[in-house]
Amino acid sequence: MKGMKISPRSRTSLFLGLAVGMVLAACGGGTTEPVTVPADTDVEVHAVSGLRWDQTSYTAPAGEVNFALVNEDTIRHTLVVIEGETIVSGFELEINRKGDVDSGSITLEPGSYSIFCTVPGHQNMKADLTIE
Ligand SMILES: [Cu+2]
Repeated sequence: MKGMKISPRSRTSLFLGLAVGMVLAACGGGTTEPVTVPADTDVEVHAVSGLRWDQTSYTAPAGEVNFALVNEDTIRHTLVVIEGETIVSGFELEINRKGDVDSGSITLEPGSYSIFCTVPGHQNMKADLTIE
């Protein structure tokens, strides 16, 4: 394993490479308009291409939970909250085209939930939602 030792010089260039990568990632998206969500958002969910959410799980504190739904995809999506097998009534967000943002709040007790897109064929758009 002697040969695996990282010299100070290569460590510095590794760090610089990471720093540059982070700056590029922060500026990523090129000409895409920046999407703004309400400042008090607790759960920010992005619909991305490939009929997916941007994360497989989300977490928020119990009480009135403020959701923001951002469309990075080009087609319509919705977001509902599922408890057990049942959609929690009275709450649905909808985004129709790229750049759309919808937001709303729902009061949730601590527990395990899911978020889901109700558009036919989008049953893959499911993620865990943990309310603490
Ligand atoms: Cu969808």
